[in-house]
Amino acid sequence: MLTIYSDKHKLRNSKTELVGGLLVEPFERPSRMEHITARIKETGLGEMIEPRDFGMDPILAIHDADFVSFLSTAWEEWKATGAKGEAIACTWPARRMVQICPNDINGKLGYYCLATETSISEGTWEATLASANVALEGADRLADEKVLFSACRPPGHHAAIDLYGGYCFLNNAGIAAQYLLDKGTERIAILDVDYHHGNGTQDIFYTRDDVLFISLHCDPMDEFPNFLGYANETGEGAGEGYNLNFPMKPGTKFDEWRANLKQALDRISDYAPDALIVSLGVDTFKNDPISQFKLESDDFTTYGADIAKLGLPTLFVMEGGYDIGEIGLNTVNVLQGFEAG
Ligand code: SP5
Ligand code: ZN
Repeated sequence: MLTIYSDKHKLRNSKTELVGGLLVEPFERPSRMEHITARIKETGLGEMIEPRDFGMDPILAIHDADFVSFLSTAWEEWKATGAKGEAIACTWPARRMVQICPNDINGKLGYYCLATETSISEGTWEATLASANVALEGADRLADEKVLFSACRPPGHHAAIDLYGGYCFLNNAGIAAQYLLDKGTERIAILDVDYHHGNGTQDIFYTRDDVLFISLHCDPMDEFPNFLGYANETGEGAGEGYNLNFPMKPGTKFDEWRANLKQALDRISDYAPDALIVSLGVDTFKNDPISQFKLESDDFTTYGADIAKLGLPTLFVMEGGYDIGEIGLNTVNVLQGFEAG
């Protein structure tokens, strides 16, 4: 299996994440990707290639232009205030307040941020752009390959049209899906197996029937992102019936998770898409430091093979997974399971 990878992910190297009232080293850190690429080499999964630069058009096909412009200059604007730490949103256009984007960088951060754990730091934008290109290169090559792995970092599935947070800035899977549609693909399914609900991806495609979005995740009643991902969110307008959420309780084990996956795969089969994009988060692992599902390393192999049974051209796009020691094993297990399946 071909992997698309860029060294530029290392430029996303924030020093702070707000957890439990403290600023700690972020869970979403460069060593995650180093362990994934090490495992790819160790197992001989296949060649790793750099992405081309696809320019801004495919990004602006998904994201709001003012949001993209904000992301591209946020760090410089923040630094210019003389702030000593990284850029963290502190104020929001909450209920009954005015929904405008102010000039003040503090106001801009709040306007575009959905979760304050995600600091903007030097190099974040360069890494984010590279990550989108990693997804786009994978999408572009899906015409020639049956399956590819876009080793995206930073991840993307929490980023919406004009929102960042949850360690995500641009929605890599969404950008890849739209790119395929714009090249003539008629229908795409996005299957999100990250532990957290893919709120950004859902939001982007909520009113559309050319992208079927299905997410398996921890119940937002109990887990981030808390404010989207409930079972009654089924799409709107033309998109009614093309959004499907499978929230599961903290502590969920593989048997139950896999039963939900089967339902998701059956729905994808009925939809008969031209291609599948998998938002691949391995934070469902039992030892993940911020998550509460109970998958074992072998379970990742098993469900990789389950997904392969669809027989669809498939692009895996990396999302979350924070047990650094096992992230390589678990991620590559899915990919090897798919190849064997
Ligand atoms: C891409 C991805 O997986 N993003 C996840 C972002 C989650 N950030 C906030 C999680 C807060 C939940 N509390 C965890 C407590 C750990 N002790
Ligand atoms: Zn996650």
